[in-house]
Amino acid sequence: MGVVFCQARYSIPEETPEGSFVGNIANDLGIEISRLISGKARVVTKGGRQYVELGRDKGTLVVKERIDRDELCKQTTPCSFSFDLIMENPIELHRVTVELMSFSNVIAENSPVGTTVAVINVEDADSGQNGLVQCKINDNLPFKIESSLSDYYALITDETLDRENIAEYNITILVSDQGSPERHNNKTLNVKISDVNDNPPVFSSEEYKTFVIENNSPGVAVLTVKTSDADWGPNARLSYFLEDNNLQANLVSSLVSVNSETGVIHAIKAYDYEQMKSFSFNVTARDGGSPPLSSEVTVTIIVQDQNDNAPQVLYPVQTGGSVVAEIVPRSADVGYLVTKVVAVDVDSGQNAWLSYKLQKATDRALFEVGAQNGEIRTVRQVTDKDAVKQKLTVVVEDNGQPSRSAVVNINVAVADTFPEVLSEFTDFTQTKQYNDDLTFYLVLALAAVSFLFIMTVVVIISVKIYRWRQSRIFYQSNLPVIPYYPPGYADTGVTGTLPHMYNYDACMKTESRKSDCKYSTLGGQSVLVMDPSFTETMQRAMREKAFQQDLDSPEVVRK
Ligand SMILES: [Ca+2]
Ligand SMILES: [Ca+2]
Ligand SMILES: [Ca+2]
Ligand SMILES: [Ca+2]
Repeated sequence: MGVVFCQARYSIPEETPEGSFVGNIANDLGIEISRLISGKARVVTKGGRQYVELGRDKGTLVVKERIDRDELCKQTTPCSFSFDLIMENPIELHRVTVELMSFSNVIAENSPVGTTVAVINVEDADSGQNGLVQCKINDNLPFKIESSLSDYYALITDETLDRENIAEYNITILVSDQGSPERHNNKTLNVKISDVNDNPPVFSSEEYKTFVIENNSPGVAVLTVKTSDADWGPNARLSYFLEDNNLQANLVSSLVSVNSETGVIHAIKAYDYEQMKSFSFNVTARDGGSPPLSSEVTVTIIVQDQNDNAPQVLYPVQTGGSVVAEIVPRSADVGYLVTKVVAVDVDSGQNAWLSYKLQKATDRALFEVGAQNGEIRTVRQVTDKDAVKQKLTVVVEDNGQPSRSAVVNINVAVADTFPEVLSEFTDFTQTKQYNDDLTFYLVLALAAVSFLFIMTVVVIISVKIYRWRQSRIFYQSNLPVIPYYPPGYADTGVTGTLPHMYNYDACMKTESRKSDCKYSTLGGQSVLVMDPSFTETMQRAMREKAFQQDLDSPEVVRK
């Protein structure tokens, strides 16, 4: 009984599904199919599971059940399992080893050049020239195969990868020996490139511009910013944000909002062209990568004018009560400029393009209005028959769609004299009455003020004259000065001048109280004396004067 020992070795990728082809054992070991059948060839696995089964009629080995690498090898690399192919009559025993090619078929796109993608075990049971194995992969791939250890080849990256360009590769590994005839085998590996967040969001336009007609309804969608992100999954999932800052005293967030998911920009409120003609703001798009990448774009919203303002008449001023009238002399020639209607419109363009029309007139044949300039001129010569009082109604209209207008009433007085005008315009009479009253009160107030002023001047002059005369009395009189002491005044012997001066001052200050003051002529000099001691003081003065005279004349004999 001869026992033949042969060895065969196969490599299969991990996670090979049930029924996958492992190898053609009949070919590889040179066994006839009939021998496999007659020898009742079978696969015998010691211990563990039988992962592979033999197809006797074809001489092939296929995966019988899913091979769980973790269960089989844990973390051991390389991972393989063996079984025996046994035949009877005569007994033959062939050892077959199956290597699980250990590789992750996913590689990140930012992996550096030289990163190992897979390690492949290639063995040939033959020895010598027949056992020398060559390993190749298909051309034009960013990978290469390198021999690392004997029987092991490493598939490594040869160029930088870009998932956004090519997301997966099917790499065919061609194994051949140098025997004659040459035997070869090939395996195709599927390598997937995993995404890295290496692309920022890209807006479809460098900047966005949109037009919104003023008085828009709040909440209306005005624009959508479109972006793309070449990455995949969360790295390409975009959110939009508004960059908030102050815009002409408005916060951007008070004017617009952006839908964070869709990039639709909504107006928050109704815009007013007259307040803000355009505004710009930034929108940021950010992807969901880690770390995230973002891009920014400027959005400009141009508010368009709507004819929402009627013209405003600046002249003639339209006031409630009083009426202003333009006066046209009867001698006025044809084309005489009566007045000019001045109006403005805060809108723009056609919406502010004003035209003037004479709507009503006392005498339509007498006046015309310049359609563009609002000038009111006489059309014909004024005659004596023309009424003094002429009323014109002028319509100022803008050119918007629909147009808006304002009406202005103009009074025209065809007269040469003012009284003529007054007699016609009753409104004017009322105004004059009012003006007359006002004038009367003004004159009255002026007269009162003047009178008070003159009185003040008179009083000041009187005081000055009085003081001057007083000083003349005191300093030029030959008579002794007789001070007046009020009743109860006690001269305590103070001989200073102050108490005496005080008395004179007090006397002068009470000058207006004429009943208290009296002038008396003593010896041709005026002396001021005061009641109630007037009599007493006079008597004393007289006595002292007499006494003085006595002293002056030696002939007088003292009584
Ligand atoms: Ca991205
Ligand atoms: Ca990417
Ligand atoms: Ca407007
Ligand atoms: Ca307008």
